[in-house]
Formats: sequence, C-alpha cells, structure tokens
Amino acid sequence: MPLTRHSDITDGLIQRPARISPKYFYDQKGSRLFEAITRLPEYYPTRTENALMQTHGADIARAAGAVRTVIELGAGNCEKARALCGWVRPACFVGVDISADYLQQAVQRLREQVPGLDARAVAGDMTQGVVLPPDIPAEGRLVFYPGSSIGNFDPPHALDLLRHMRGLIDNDGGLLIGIDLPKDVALLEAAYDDAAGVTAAFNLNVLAHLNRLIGSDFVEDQWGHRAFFNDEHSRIEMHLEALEPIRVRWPAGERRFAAGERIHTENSYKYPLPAFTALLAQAGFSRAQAWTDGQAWFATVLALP
Ligand code: AVJ
Repeated sequence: MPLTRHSDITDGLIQRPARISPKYFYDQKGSRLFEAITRLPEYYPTRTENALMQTHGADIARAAGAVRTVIELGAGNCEKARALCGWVRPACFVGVDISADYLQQAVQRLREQVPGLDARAVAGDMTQGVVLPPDIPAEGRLVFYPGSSIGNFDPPHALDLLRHMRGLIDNDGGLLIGIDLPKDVALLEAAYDDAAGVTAAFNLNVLAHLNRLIGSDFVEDQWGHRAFFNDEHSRIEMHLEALEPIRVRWPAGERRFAAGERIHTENSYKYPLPAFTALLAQAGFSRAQAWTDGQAWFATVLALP
C-alpha cells in the first residue's frame, strides 16, 4: 500500500494530544488479541450479548420479521452471525470488516457451518460507506452491528453511522445493534485493563501495525497501557503513555513525546438506553425494542424504520 494513503495516521500523530483511530487495532494479530479479550473473565460484553441472543433469539427473530439478508458490520470472526442466522434463517449473509484476510477465513467457516447460506465477504472500512454486492436484493435486509462497536464513535459520528445503516435498508428492513450500558466504574475499568494484560497487548499492538503502515519506528516497550472511565463523556478511554522521553520517526516526519505524554487510541461510549433510543430516532428508526440482561449491563436493540 502506498504510504501516502495514510496521511490520516500521521495527521493524528502530530496532533496535541496525539491520536490513533481504533480501526488500526485490527491487523491479523490485533484481531486475534481482540478475540482473546472477548474470552477474558473481566470482559463481560461479549458473553452477556451472547447470552441475550441465546435467551431471546426466538423473540428477536419474530420481531425482525422476514429477513432475506443479514448484513454484519465489523463481522470479525462471524461467531455472532452464526448464532443470529440460526434464529432468523436468512438466505444470504454479507460480512463487512476492515481486516480482509481474517474476514475471508471467517466467512468461509460460516459457509461450512451453515449449509446453503450464501455468505459473502466485503472488505472495507464501514465508516467510509458500505458498498454491497450489486445482486443483494433491497427487500428483507437486517443490518447487524453487535458488540457495542458503535461505542467507538462520539455521538455525532454514531448518528452519521446510524443514518448510513438506515440507508442500507428499505422500510421493511431493520437494524439489530448491541449497546454497552453505563455501570459500576470498577467493573468498566477492569474490562479494559484485565489482570492478564491482554488488553494492554491489544493496545500496544497498534504501534507495530503503524510501523508497517507508515514506516514509523515505535518501540512497544517504551509505552504503557492506560484505560479509565471518563464520567463527563460516559466513555472508557484508552491511551498509550510514554514511559520515557520518546522520539518517533517516519519517512515524512517525526514526533517527540515527553515522559507521561499520551496517545489517545480509543473511546468506548456507554449509552443509557433512552439516550441511545433518541439517537436511533434521529437516524430514522422510529421504533425500538430492547432486550437486556438481569444486571442491565448490555442491551440488544432491534430498531425499525
Ligand atoms: C470492539 C469497540 C466493542 O469497546 O469494548 C475491547 C474494543 N477495546 N477492549 C470495546 C475493545 C478494548 C471493543 N469494541
């Protein structure tokens, strides 16, 4: 890939504070580390969402009506898609993900696991607009955006994305979306700073990915993982903190970091359900039905036009 395609990365690195988009976490290694995160005892979202799907799958499928095509954004390992397809029985599945090789393998596995399913992989950055294969019919589309990934975007960008999702479906379609809810700060912070250090490795791995993308010379050991809840914005923030004075160079520039200076790598917003439903309404989804677990940690929301 030509280096000039990554001016967004170098622009972020020279900002004060510096920032890296969380989409760069997901190289092959990062996708694997994220999978390991989903199995950590502290990381409740995935198992809570999976349990919701197990418990309420039949209700969700009934409420969604006739679904011809499931379109999953950020499909990753396609494990959630497999469960959803068991309930809604679509003819076709389209997985969209930024990590192309990883997605290909996952879609191939899904094809083997769900005989007869017409499963497709679309590699691309969903924030740049999803382009579906031209032969996917407009009728009966269910957009699936699980995992609370919408939390990576601040509310105005989340609204843009929800509007884009609304544009992918007709009036007979729907959106099934996972939302992580606000909860005890200690629980939230442990989920993003686990005892085994998997989330730290995931956060640090973005530096190795950047080194390959822009030809920078980040050294992982010079950085520390920081994760905390920002109450004002109702979001977990992840940062990489310079453990010593650091000078990072890449072909067309450089940046110096003082010890203690940070690079902001991720936000993970925790929306109260009414706030999220209001956002959905603004995006053109006037009806919403939500399923939550007994502790109200996570919600699966079916949004209809
Ligand atoms: C994939 C964005 C839903 O915010 O919980 C997990 C990413 N980052 N641990 C999240 C993540 C650190 C995850 N999402």
